[in-house]
Amino acid sequence: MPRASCLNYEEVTANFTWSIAEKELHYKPGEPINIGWMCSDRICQMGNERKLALIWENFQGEHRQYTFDDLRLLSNTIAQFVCDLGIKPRERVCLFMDRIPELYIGFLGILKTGAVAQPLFSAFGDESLLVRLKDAGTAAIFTQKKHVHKIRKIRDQLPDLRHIIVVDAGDSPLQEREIAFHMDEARRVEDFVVFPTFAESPSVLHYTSGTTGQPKGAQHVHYSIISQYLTSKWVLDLQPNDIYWCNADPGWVTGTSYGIIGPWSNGATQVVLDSGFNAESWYHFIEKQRVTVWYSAPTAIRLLMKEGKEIVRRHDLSSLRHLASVGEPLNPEAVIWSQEAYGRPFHDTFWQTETGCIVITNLPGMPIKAGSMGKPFPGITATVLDLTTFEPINQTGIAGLIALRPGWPSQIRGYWNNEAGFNAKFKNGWYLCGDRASIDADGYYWFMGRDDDVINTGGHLVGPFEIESALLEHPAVHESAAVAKPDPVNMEVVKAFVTLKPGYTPSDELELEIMNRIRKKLSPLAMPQEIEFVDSLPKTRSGKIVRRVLRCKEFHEPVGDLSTIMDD
Ligand code: 6R9
Repeated sequence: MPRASCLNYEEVTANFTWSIAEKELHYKPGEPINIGWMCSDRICQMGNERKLALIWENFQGEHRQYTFDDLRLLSNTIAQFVCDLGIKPRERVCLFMDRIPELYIGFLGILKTGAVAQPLFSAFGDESLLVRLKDAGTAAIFTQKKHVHKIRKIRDQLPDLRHIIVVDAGDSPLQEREIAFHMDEARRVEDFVVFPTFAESPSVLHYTSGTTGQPKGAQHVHYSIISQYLTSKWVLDLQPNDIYWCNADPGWVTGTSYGIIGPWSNGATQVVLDSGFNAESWYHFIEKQRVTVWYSAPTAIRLLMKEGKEIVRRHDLSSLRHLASVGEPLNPEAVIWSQEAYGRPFHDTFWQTETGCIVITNLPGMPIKAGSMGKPFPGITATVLDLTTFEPINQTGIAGLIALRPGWPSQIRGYWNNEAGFNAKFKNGWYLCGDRASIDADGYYWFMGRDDDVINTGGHLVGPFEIESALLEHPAVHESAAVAKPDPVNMEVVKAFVTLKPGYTPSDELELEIMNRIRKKLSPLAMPQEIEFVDSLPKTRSGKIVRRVLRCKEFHEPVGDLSTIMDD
């Protein structure tokens, strides 16, 4: 196959089969396939033992690096440790850590045992954690000293959680069910018999938010690597000598599909910076590491735009060859700005936790239309459906529901313990993404917005239900609705509307207290940036809160006809 930038879209699409990736990965249908092994042992067998797999830095300037042979040995070591604890294949093992090497290598180690890796953001508070660990019946959790207190708070409500593994315990005292494990000091395991997982064996469980109910566990399988490998190669244009940087945290699907599996199945060297946003340190990192391929997100790009071009000129970013973005609509201004500032445009990529891989995108070499997400990845059959009939709209420029024909390798196989929720995502043989778009005469997709009440803040989906549940736990709150409010940097932030119980009166102190409570219990992202105290909330005749009315007000959009659903 020629390089991605030389691919002819029409030709490749017409002749596409996923067996292209199977062959390149030497996978034969019916044989065992294991992501942990594919991303480490296989790369070593190809003669890359000494090649750097991970170069890691944190904001304090600490630095660690690992070759592919280190990945192989250390993931073996973690796998052996997990097996010795008595964890069985298919049991869920959570990774609850900052972006430290143990997180990335632990992910491979867990998969090598046949257990399911369940990554969660280390920023999560105890309530967010509890909901997800309880639902998954998680058996063990890897964490750091600084986060263990959150688990201690909830462990009594988690009878299935048998082991709390602290990777930096040092001499600090451990409590019940806690055990220390130091990856870099452990005796390295040369030979570990990788559990023979197959294409349909469960691999990763990612929790994602919907409109209704608590977050859903999206169930991925080992065969997903087929799509993640090929999209990394063709869309991110990964090549043997690349230095790849993905900004995403593995608590988010981008951080696993394209922050672990994609680059390492391609044998690429990746760099990780465990720190929040800071333009100066980001540019310094790109310059120092000679980053060639950069996968980022619109919120980060907007923050960089705010810092201006002068700071760009003070750094040598000439190593950058290919830029891509995911998570939210990529504004045309951002594409144009990056072309001017970095000499390269950001390529938009659209996908979801549920798709497991990029499904609509601007492939390298394809002319970019700034503001469009591009076209379906070869092998993905996409369309937009009429909002009411769910039939494909065969007209250009009309908004419809983004829909995909099921069956690509990395599509999730279900939601954990929630068959009904999964089935509801399909109509007329199409998988519905829950987003709206239109298609132009050249087949390019233009994103128009979500089709539900999920809030997309800085690329992270936050479910209104989870926030509302947490709000209701506050003694002053009678009813609540969480909706999106526009934000110049994060695109959307959370705004909560609250009615108070008798005896409580609105005040700035109360607003702040409620906000802080959500930040601690859920996460900083889920924290409402504003709370509006109201006398009543808009409701349907059957008493359901209509968030759409509140949301439209925030966005100054017309609400449309509500006469059929609401009281006067
Ligand atoms: C990978 C990821 C999925 C939702 C998706 C959509 C939004 C993602 C986008 C985009 C506009 C893009 N989204 N990419 N919207 N343009 N290029 O983001 O997974 O967290 O499950 O979110 O994000 O609304 O449905 P996930």
